[in-house]
Amino acid sequence: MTSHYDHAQVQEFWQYIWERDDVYELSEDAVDPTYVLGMFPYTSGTLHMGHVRNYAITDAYARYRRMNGDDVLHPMGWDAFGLPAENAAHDRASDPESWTQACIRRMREELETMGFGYDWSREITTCEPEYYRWNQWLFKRLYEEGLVEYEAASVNWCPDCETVLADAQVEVRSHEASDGVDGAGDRESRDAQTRVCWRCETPVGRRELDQWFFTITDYAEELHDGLDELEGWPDGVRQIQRNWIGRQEGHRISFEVTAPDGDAVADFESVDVFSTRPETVYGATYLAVSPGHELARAVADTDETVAAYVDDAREREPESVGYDGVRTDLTAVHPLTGAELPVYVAGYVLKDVGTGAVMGVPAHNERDHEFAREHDLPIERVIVPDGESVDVESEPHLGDGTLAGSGEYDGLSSSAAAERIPAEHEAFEADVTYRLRDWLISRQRYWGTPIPVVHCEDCGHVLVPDEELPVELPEFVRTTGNPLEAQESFVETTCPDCGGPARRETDTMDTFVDSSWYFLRFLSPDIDDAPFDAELADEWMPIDVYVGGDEHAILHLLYIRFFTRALADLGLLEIREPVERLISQGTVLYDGEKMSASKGNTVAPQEYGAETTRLFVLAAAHPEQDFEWTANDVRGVYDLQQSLYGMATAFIDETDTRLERREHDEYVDREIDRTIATVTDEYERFRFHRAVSEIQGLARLLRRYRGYETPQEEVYRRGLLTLAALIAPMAPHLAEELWNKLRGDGLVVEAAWPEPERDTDDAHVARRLVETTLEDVRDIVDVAEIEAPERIELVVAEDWKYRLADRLAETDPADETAELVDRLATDDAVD
Ligand code: ANZ
Ligand code: ZN
Repeated sequence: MTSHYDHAQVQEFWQYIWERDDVYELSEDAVDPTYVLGMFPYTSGTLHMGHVRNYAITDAYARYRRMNGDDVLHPMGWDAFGLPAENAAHDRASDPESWTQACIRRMREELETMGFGYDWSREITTCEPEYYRWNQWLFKRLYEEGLVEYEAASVNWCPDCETVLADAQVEVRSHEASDGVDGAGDRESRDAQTRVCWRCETPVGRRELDQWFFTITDYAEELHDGLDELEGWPDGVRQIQRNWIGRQEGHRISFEVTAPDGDAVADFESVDVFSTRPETVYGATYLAVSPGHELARAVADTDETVAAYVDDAREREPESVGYDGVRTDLTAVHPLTGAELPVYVAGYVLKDVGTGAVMGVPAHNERDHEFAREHDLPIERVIVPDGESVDVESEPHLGDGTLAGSGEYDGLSSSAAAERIPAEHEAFEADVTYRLRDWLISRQRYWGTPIPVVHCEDCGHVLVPDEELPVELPEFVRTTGNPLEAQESFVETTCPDCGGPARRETDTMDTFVDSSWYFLRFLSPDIDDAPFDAELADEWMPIDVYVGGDEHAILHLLYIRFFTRALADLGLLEIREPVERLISQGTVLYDGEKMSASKGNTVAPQEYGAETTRLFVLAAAHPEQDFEWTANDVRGVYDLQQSLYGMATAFIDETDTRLERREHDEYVDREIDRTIATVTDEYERFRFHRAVSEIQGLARLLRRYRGYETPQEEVYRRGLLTLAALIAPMAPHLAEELWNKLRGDGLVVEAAWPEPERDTDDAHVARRLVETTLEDVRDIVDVAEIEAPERIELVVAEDWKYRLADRLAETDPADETAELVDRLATDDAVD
């Protein structure tokens, strides 16, 4: 009786109409549009379920806002630079550019098949010179602002390929520990592991190279404190960012250092250590600085043992650094006792944490304890635990207690001492440090934005003038190392300052730079005298809703916050935070595992029809929840689509309707209103799964309404149109089809969001529904001309069964109502 819903044909038709009418293009006179954005995809070649979920969420919300009368900015683009393109090019005898463009074509087609409503006139692609020239321009502005540094940093190095390797290109081989492994594994009994080059299997070493950094640490405090104000962000993401930034309160403590002859060492009269436990200061038995500390370098100038250790430590993999170290011939003077302490250079002291130097308190710190045991240093207990005692020779006491061996502070609690000691001694200065490191943006790779610098023998490094931007990538050549380095025509240039011979920088930028400001380019993708239109940015930013996977909770979301603040300080932006509401979408699981192409368990979105897939990922769970993909549940939303289509078709072709109104029509009408109010509420809260079940509920009610007697024409039509409108943001093709059948003109994607015709104030509705249900049921039953009155009872009862449980749990319905509903509900509903 109902005609079959041919989704492929319906989708194709409406996609054609939308495109013909440019319905998703932001109008030219838009004022402060609602900016809805999904994290743009990396051009890997195909959409996966994570993308589908991400973009189904943004699309549903964008459409919902559009139907509410907002101008909506909902753009899409491509995160197109990066190593995978380069690798694919090597494997497939292609070049990164062609490979990437082919991926973009395929992925754009897939997005179009899904019917996502993007303003494609704003499409951006980060590997195109029109885009990356602004990466270079922004690099220069950050440089001028003092936010760029050029410094030696340690990188993975393959001696055979003579190239730098990204961490992802280093493979770890585990094997039985054997004597044969050269030099390694002498310290610990753990499985011997070798890190080898992904391509030639040669063991990977480390090298120090000069690299470019963005000094994001200048913003550590702001980025940390700003999180408190991001009320539209999930707490989980904010906490992850807090931990990553790693704010630590503590003290700098100054120790005088002297050489054996009693003189100062180079320029060092004192060394500051950073400690979070000032109350343990009397337990300090040595001082240690990291191999990268300037004091270590100064000592290395005259001390060969130290020099050898420093060189060796810097080439080691971070994870292989144990508790080795060398003693210098310097002495540190304890600021409180005057005791003379040995000074070590030790690999476990990290260069970039705190001040890069520590006071060693072996009795109360695990790492210091290990180090002291390794080097036979005294372990002095200065905090006595209040409970059972600990032998600090065998393990450190990390907790609180009472001070001992601490002069005038003996007997104080550790917490009181932590206040008093720093307050009473000048050597202490309250300080805050952050674990956050500067952002290393250099990549020794081809497929990225060339860093706009030339190196001149006379002038040092010189920025490429703005007029000469973009520095374009030369053609790709196949080599083992960095293809940019291999091309003399690219490398050899002249110095913009002195005109002398110079070499172009061959590092390219980390692709996270591309994605750190792309949301601004969408505002004015075509302007060619600035990265973005500042006036529009002031009016349109921040992004109202940003949706993406939680794998970006740290880096990407931190980088966009950093860029936004830096641009604000450059005077290019007014806002300081880029995103108002963040949705961190959960994972789609399949057999309990993350659905991904690499695991081979991706269910191609097309398998069920594009719209079924997008509706399902919305219906399955709250956007921030993980959920399991099951064929059965997909079937559920497929059935809903078929049923709505069937009802609309039958309404046109075969359903008898009557014109006059009867009393129970009022009940259905009111349910329509209630559904509108509830679904609206759910969209506002991004609870699409709840919206779907409300829509399902109304569809059920209308089916019964039609099934049991002749429905009233106007009420029934309104019910069906309402369903079409309410589902339109999530299943727009189906909705257009329904809308078209029921109304014959106009597009539902451009229709106004439905509004209740009656007051649906929640408490009021709830009370009234309880009061009137019984009356309704009686009225309906009493209506003589109804052929099967008991069936009408079922309509109401079935509907009330879940409604009572679900929505009115706290309202105590009259006993009589409950009883009746109970009695009616025990019969099987006829559906
Ligand atoms: C003395 C002390 C005594 C410390 C004590 C702790 C316990 P956590 O412990 O992770 O919160 N530290 C400071 N700078 C360092 C560096 N560059 N490399 C390695 N370790 C460093 O971190 C704070 C502690 O880490 C600091 O407090 C310092 O050791 C160590 F009973 O100072 B403490
Ligand atoms: Zn020069």
